[in-house]
Amino acid sequence: MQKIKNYINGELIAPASGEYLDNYNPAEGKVYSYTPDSNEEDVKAAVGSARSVFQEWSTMPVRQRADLMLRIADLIDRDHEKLALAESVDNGKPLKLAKRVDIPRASANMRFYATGILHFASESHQMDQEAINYTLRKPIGVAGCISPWNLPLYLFTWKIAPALAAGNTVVAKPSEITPMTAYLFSELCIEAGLPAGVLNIVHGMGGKAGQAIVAHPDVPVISFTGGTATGRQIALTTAPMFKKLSLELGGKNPNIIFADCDFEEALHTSIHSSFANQGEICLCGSRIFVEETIYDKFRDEFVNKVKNLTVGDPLEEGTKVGAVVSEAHRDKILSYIQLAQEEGGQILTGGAQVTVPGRCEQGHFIAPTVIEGLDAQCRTNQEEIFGPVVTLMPFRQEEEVIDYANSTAYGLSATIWTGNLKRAHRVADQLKSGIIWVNCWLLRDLRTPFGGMKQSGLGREGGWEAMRFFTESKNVCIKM
Ligand code: TXE
Repeated sequence: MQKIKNYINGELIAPASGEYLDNYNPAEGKVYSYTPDSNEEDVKAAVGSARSVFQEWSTMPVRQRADLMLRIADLIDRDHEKLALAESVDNGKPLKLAKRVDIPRASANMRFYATGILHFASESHQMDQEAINYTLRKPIGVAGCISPWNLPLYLFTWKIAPALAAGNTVVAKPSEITPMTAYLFSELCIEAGLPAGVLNIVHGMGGKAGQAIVAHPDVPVISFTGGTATGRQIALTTAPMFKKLSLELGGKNPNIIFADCDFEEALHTSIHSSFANQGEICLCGSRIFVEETIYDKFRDEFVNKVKNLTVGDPLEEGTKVGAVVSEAHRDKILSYIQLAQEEGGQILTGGAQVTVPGRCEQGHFIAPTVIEGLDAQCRTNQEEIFGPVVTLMPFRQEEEVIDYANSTAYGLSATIWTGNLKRAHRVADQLKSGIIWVNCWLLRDLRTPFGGMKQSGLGREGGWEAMRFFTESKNVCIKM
């Protein structure tokens, strides 16, 4: 079976300990490869390599940096099918989704920042005839980038691309649950001629390899995407070290549907925003609030459509809902479905694991689940489930639904469906979410700031925000 390797100092090498972790194919419930169980020693070697090449990389003409990143993007496009298959096998998501979203977006992330750095500018300020100030934005050093398992290559590149484009060198750790595409990506970096040490990928456990990156004194900036609990743990390590920190964390996103919406559009998109990637996208709308006058109609038609979603082999064309990412995550989701019933919820469809016959017999599948009859404050409506489970709730007044929407510890994204422009602006203004979609979902302009409020995150990624995060500014004031 394949043994994935770390990518350190431009070479694909075994972990220092020689130890490996089982890497599962969640659709089959079987080990299909091994992942390095890296430790502090591997991280030390990676940081040493990244430091040694920082001067060369940070002073390289931006056109040259950009060309190297664009060459990697070209290779991602060339290997699109191979990467999509690897993503689907590693994560359990439908192959069609990996082909349509994950891999094209990984390429787009590289291109966006490779070209963005060519136009990156800062500002100057003139003080009458007395002085002129100019602001320089310089790369910081070795950036630590840690990414989750739900959109593996998509979020891995979303982190490392701005760091590299801004002139930092990187030590990255993808999730140990879905390491494969980051490994294939490291092969593409070698083929593209990325100088050794510019990017280092250390595979392994969060509490070991991840923690070693976060705690390393020569890694002054950390960008993390993952669960809120882990984000809290990382902040405890980085704060006393005065490290720069960006946290993209969990969500419990409201999907608010007013009676004056485009009903068919709201219905169709809500299926997608509820169950895309098995609901394992932090931006999924897992709490659906429907204005009372159309609640019954929406509920019945929504449930009917959900019943017809095909849960199946992720490699088959017709599959809409693939495997959830692991046995442990499947059990976590099932425990929340159990909790929902204990809190008084009624399961309208789904609510149990599904056995997919054939090669996926041992896989981890859950039927897309819709629950109604819960209170806005119950745990099911307050805690992130991160699976194919949504709750439905009616509301009467705008103020009421805004209170419901804002009532959790999270504030990542929100969706509003209405035909009333003034209402759209008014409600968006009052929602405590970092990203708000009106009459659409997951429409992303990479130039816009991306991130959450409250316990959904700290800082912003995307566009210039990410470039500024990965640089430190200095202001020079010159007497005229
Ligand atoms: O997170 P974990 P998961 C959220 C999503 C859900 C979670 C799912 O909503 O809550 O992430 O991802 C490493 N020091 N988002 O379960 O466990 C770990 O090895 C250093 C929000 O993977 O936090 C993995 O590589 N690293 C997001 C990574 O952290 C540690 C979009 C994430 O693992 C560590 C996607 C430690 N102590 C998912 N412990 C958004 N808001 O955009 C673990 N890791």
